[in-house]
Amino acid sequence: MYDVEAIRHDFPLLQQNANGRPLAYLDSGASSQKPQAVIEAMNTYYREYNANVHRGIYQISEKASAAYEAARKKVARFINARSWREVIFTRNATESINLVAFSWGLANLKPGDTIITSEMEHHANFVPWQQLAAHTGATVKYIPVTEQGLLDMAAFDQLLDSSVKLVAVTLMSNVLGTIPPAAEIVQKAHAAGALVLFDGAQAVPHMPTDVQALDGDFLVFSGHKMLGPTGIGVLWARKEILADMPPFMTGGDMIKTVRLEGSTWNDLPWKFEAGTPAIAEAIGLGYAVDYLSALGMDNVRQHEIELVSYALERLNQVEGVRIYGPPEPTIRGGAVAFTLGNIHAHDVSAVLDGEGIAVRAGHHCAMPLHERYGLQATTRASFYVYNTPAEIDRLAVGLDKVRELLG
Ligand code: C6P
Repeated sequence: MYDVEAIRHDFPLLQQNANGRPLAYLDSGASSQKPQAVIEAMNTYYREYNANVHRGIYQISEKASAAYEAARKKVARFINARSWREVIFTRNATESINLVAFSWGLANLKPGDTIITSEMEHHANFVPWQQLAAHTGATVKYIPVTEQGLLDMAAFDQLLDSSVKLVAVTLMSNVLGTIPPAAEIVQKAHAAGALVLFDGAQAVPHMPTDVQALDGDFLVFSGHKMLGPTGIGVLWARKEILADMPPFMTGGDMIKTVRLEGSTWNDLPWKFEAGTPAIAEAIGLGYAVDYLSALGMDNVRQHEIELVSYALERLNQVEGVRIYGPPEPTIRGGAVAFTLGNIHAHDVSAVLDGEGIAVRAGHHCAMPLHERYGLQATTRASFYVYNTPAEIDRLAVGLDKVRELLG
């Protein structure tokens, strides 16, 4: 049984009050809270075996190296990678996308080539491709979003031709919650000869992920949105592709030999991990993965479907609320963005804060998507493993109060 009250006890931060009320943390889409096990694992590293990895021939360094590499293996199992060598630690999803853009992209794209992304992407899945296009003479094209918040797959078909080298799309929108049809995207992109990059920053924390079943070529995500610490992210890619890619950043740890005449690169995955890595953070992410695995990702997803179903029902009862994204909870994740009449999202958020409710207000790093709907900003509630229907009730009551005060 999924016992949300027991889960809440594992999160020290959720025990506190905000503005005299129990904190209702509805901003996990921005960053999740951390369970005690993750905090403790990082503390233990610093207290008991803090040392650099892959360098020291002494006990605590060897212990640190083993813990760092064990974390990688946990992540590999969590996403069902064929090999732990396909899991590269980065700082976050953003850095993972930049790694692909400036390693794979600079080596493989030329004028006349096309990169396809979509209108619903986070800026992290826009700007690196625009920069790559500026460097290479390639063109970026965008799959439009329908009024209902879905990818326009007929338009995608029209965009696909032999010039397309990469299709980079989200597995779950951070604004609309939309879960695009990944299998169809892969099948069509591969048939056109293009590789596929999935932005899993929102999806990987919230639903089971199997990179072999997905059959894409790159997957990126961040530790801090999946109960782990900030400063650690992941790039997964097929071994064959990684083997052919040049390094992104260079320096210590990513080399095999360095001579005055030139250098050679380390084996995968270390070829892409220049300098001292985020050791405590990787270890923390490993414990976050353990925590999520113990909950069961099917249960995590089911809990979220229940919360989103309730949120859609409850928020739709609030006069003046307009929710963006698909109405079916089975094809959306835990982000629910909405407007409340003409009241600015920052004002909505400020009044809710007074009630102890934390939501995000603004464009959520998705300006083109907001422009698509003629909006400058929305308010976004986003849910995770520890949220409850009672918090959604508080949100709805809080929105009534916003209307009374500012409507
Ligand atoms: N979205 C949000 O509040 P980083 O910042 O690298 O950890 O994650 C970037 C990113 C990429 N893709 C998607 C779909 C995302 O949602 C995010 C981060 C947060 O929506 C912070 S802007």
